[in-house]
Amino acid sequence: MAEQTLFIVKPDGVERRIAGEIIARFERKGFTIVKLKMFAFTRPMAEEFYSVHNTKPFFGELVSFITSGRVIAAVIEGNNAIATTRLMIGATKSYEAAPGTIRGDFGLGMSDNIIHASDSKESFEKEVAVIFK
Ligand code: FUP
Repeated sequence: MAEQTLFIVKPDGVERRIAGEIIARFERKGFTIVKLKMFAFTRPMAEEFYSVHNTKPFFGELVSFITSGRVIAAVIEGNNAIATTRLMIGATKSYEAAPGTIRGDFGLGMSDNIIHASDSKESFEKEVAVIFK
């Protein structure tokens, strides 16, 4: 069933000039790019975007990392988009992410883990409203 999700190439991915390669993986997989945007998160936007984590000890680090440079956000559409995109990005800790996944192939970081992707329909709806309002 066609479904939409959102991913964000984080500041480390943009800085390292691997955004094109990352976007290409989703195109080659068969997803359609519906929306695409380069921008820099403001602190209020980042705090809203990551509000589910606002009581966690790593919240400050998360907000300061995502606001540290420009990002590229995309809404993509295709069969089973949310779960398939999560499989393609790999585990949160890049150093534990399986080879073949984006985090597994491109990084070693934790907060600097290259890419974000919505983990549920509810997250997608909230996140898309923050970014593509
Ligand atoms: P993910 O959905 O894989 O991006 O991971 P989470 O939603 O659990 O975490 C959101 C972001 O917080 C991660 F991308 C990295 C960061 N994070 C930390 O820095 N430390 C932690 O202990 C957990 C997450």
